[in-house]
Amino acid sequence: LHQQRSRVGLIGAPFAKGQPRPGVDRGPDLIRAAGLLNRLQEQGNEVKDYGNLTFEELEEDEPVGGVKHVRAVGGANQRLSEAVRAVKMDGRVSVMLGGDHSLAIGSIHGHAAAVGPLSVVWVDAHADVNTALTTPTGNLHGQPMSFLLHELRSKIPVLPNFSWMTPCVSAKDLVYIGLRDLDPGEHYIVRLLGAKVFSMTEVDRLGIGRVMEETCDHLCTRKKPVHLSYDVDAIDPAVTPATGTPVPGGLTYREGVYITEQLCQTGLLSGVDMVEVNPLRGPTEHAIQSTVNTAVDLLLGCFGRRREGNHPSDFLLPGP
Ligand code: B3U
Ligand code: MN
Ligand code: MN
Repeated sequence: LHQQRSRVGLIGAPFAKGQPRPGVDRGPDLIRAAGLLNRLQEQGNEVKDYGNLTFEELEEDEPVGGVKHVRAVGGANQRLSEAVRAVKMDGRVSVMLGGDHSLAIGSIHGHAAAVGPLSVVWVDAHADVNTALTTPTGNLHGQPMSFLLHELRSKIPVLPNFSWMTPCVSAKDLVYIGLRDLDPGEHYIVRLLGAKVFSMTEVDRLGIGRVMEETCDHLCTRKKPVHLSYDVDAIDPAVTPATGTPVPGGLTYREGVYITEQLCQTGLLSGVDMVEVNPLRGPTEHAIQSTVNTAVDLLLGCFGRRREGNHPSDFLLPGP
């Protein structure tokens, strides 16, 4: 049983231009305010907060073939990639607090730049694998995986501020969990490339126990460092309502946490994203707190928290 403590490096990425709804840039500070740092430390992890990245305001960023804020998203991810790479060079597990999910481009790119080929576990209601040519919305948070996959290289048009990045993930190293809202082009791509998919149908059929058994078997066979990209909209909107594109029928809180507990146990977790927390989408203060607290609990699960309880390895029972 892995009960290792981790060195953790937190990066805040208050960025919202991968989608149209204001507020998702408040995610990093909200998640910190819920006590993430202290609670990770209480669990025995050594945590360094690298603070929030700042992003350039661009004067001119007209849509490119219907894709919105291309230059801003490209530039922000270039910065993020460098920041994640630096955290990995520092020998830490990177934790990127978003921000919208377009940030996975830089987070995964920087992670791979530092450690080499990765496995990616993408926990999301959405596959986020639209290309710039299949996107029905033009929002880049619905496209990050298309930029990252080697197999789609020839299908991605040249875009301004994206020349710094090249694909770094193979489809056989990608596992999706929680999917329930894919566009036709995305479904075609996921099937064509043969990524491992545990949609909500598989979660219903197999149960989360078998889903994670198969996921962890896959990861442990391949032995690559694991990047977990967790979109809070994977969880049911009853639990995480404060997010931009809630989809009914999601993972329960328990299933969501179980995923993190099991990934922690592989000992392979090397980078994590927690994205799409948007307080301006929560109808009530309670809805916002439920979303933020769930995001924190998912991160704690990634770094050793177990629901059965924990104790330090040097625990001494008081008494004579
Ligand atoms: N697939 C749609 C919707 C979407 C993707 N990710 C989110 N929403 N959060 C798109 O815009 O590509
Ligand atoms: Mn997403
Ligand atoms: Mn999503």
